[in-house]
Amino acid sequence: MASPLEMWVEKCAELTQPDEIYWCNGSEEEAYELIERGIKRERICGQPVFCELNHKAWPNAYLHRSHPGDVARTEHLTFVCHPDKEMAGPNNNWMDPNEAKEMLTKLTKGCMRGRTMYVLPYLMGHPESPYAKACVQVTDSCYVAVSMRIMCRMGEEALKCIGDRDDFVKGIHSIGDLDPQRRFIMHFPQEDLVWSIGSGYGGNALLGKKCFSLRIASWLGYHQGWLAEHMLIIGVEDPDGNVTYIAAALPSACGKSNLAMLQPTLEGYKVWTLGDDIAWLHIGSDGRLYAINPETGIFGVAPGTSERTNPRMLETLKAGKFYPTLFTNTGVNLDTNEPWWEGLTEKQPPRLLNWRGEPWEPTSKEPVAHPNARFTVSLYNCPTLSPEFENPNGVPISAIIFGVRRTSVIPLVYESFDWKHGVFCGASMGSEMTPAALNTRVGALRRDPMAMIPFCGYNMADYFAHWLRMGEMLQNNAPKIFFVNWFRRDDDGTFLWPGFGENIRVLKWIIDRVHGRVSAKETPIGLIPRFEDMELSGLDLSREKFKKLFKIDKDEWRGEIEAIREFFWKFGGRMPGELVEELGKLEGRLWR
Ligand code: OXD
Ligand code: MN
Repeated sequence: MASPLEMWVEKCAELTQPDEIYWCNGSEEEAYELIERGIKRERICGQPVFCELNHKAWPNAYLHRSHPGDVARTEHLTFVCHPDKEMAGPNNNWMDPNEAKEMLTKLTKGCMRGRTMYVLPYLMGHPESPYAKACVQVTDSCYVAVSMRIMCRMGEEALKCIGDRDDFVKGIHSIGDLDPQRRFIMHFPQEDLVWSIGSGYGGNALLGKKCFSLRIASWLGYHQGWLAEHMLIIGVEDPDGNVTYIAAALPSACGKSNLAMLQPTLEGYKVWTLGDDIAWLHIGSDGRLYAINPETGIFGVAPGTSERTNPRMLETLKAGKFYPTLFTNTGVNLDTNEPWWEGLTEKQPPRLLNWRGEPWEPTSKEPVAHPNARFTVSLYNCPTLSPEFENPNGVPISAIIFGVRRTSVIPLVYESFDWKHGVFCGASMGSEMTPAALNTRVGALRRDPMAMIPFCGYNMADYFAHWLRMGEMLQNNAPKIFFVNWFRRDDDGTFLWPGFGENIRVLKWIIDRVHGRVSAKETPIGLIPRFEDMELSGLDLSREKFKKLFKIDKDEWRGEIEAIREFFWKFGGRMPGELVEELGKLEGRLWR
C-alpha cells in the first residue's frame, strides 16, 4: 500500500501534471545531475538555468539568472491563511484558507506540464535533534532543488523520519509562468502547509526557509513553548578559551552574515559560526535557552561582500568542499568568467556582463549585480563552523542581540534593564529598509520588531505576549538582551563606527556584561558602556566621536516614541499591557 507521503506526492502530480517525477536523494552525484539538467535542458526566459563559472578561482560555482521580475521576496504577495483573520494580525496579509486553496488550485492545475516535478524530502535540524522537523517539498525548478540541497539536510534521513507518518511539513512549489499577477506565497499554519506559485526567488521558493522555519514554525513555537527567530547564532571565544553563545536578530540585508562570520580585530578572540539567518530557541532540561540552526547553508547578499567586509565568507565561497555553490543575479567578468558584484574588488573589471547577462556599459547608471544578488553556499564550507554545529540539542544562549540599521537616534549598543524591557526594545525596533524585498522604499524607516515583521506567521501582539511568557518560563536563566546599531552617522554623513571586524569590541562588552566583568552607565533607554568600559585601543575613536555614538537626543526620541506608539496602536487591545507600560516608563525616564 502507498504511504501517506507517496499518496500526497501522487495528489500533487495529479494536480500539476508533470511529465516526470524525480525523487531526490540529496547526494552529491545527484547534485551534478541536476546542475547538468539546468545547463542543458531547463530554461528560464529562454536561457539555461545554470552557467558554469570559473572553477579554478571559484570551485564548484554556477551562476543562475532569474526572471528580471523575480529578484526578491514579495511581501505583498505573501499570505498567512488562518481560519480567523485576527489570528494573522495586522502584520500579515490574510486570506480565508478555503478561498486561498480554491484560487491556488486553479493556478496550479497543469502548471508542471512539460516539466519535471522534483520531490525533495528534507529535515530542518539535525536528524538526531529532538527539535528537527521532517518536511517534503515538490517543485518544478532544478535551481530550487539544488538550492534546497545546500540549505538543508535532504534525502534518506528525512525519508526515514517520515516513514508512514502523515504529519510531515508539506510544500507545494511551482515557478508557474513567473507572472507577478499570478504569484502567491501562501501559508496554512493549521496544516503545516506552504503553497507557493509564480516565483523561483529564495525566500519565496525555498519553502524550508522563511516559509516553514519562520512563518509556520513561529506559530508552532507559540503553541509548543519555543521560539522560531530571524537570528544568527555565534559562539564568541575569549582569550581564556571560554565560549559564550549569542543569538542576534537583524533585519534582512543588515549584516547578519557578516556578524555570523566576524573576523575579530582583537587579539585572542574567535567567532564560531552556527547560523546566519534562523534560530530555533527551546528551553532545555536545565532551564536554559538553547539554539539550533535548522539550516545547513547560507543564502547571503553578494553586493558589499569582500575581503575587507567578510573575509571568511569569501573563504567559504571559494572552499569548494561541499558541492555546488550558486550565485544568483551577480555580474560576470567576461575576461575571467568569474562572478562579480559591487564591492567585491576595489577596481571594477573592464569587461562585464550585468545581472541580466547584457554587456555592461561604462555609461550605465545601473549596477552590475542586482542589489539583492545572492549566493547559496553550504555552511560545511565555512572555515569557522562551530564544533557544536552538529550538536542535536543546540548551544546555550547567554545573550540576545536586537540590531537595526539607523542613521541616527539609536546608540551603538545598549543593554536592557531586564527581560521585559528587552522584549519592549525588540518590539519597538525600527530599521531603514534594504533591497531584500520587492516594493520597499530602500532607506525608508519601518517598524520591524525582532526583525520578524515579514516572517511572524501569526498576530504579532500574541507573539510579543509569547516572548514575555518565555521570559517567565526562563526566570533567572533568561539571557541578557542587548540592542545594537552599527550604522549611526556623523553630521557629514560618514559612519561613526568602523563596523565589520571591529564589532568584536561591542561583542566583548556584551560578553563581559554577561559574565559580570564590566560596568555600565544607566540612561533612560538602557545601560550603555562608558568610554573606559570598552576595549578601544588601536582604534582611532575620539571621546567626542564616542559621545556621538551614544548620544540620546530627546527630540529625536520624541519622534521615535510617536512611531512606536502608532505601531503598537495597530494591535489594539491585543497588545500586551506590559509593553504599553514599558513605553510609558521610557517616556517617564526621558522627560522626568
Ligand atoms: C533573507 C531575508 O533572504 O531575510 O534571509 O530576506
Ligand atoms: Mn533573513
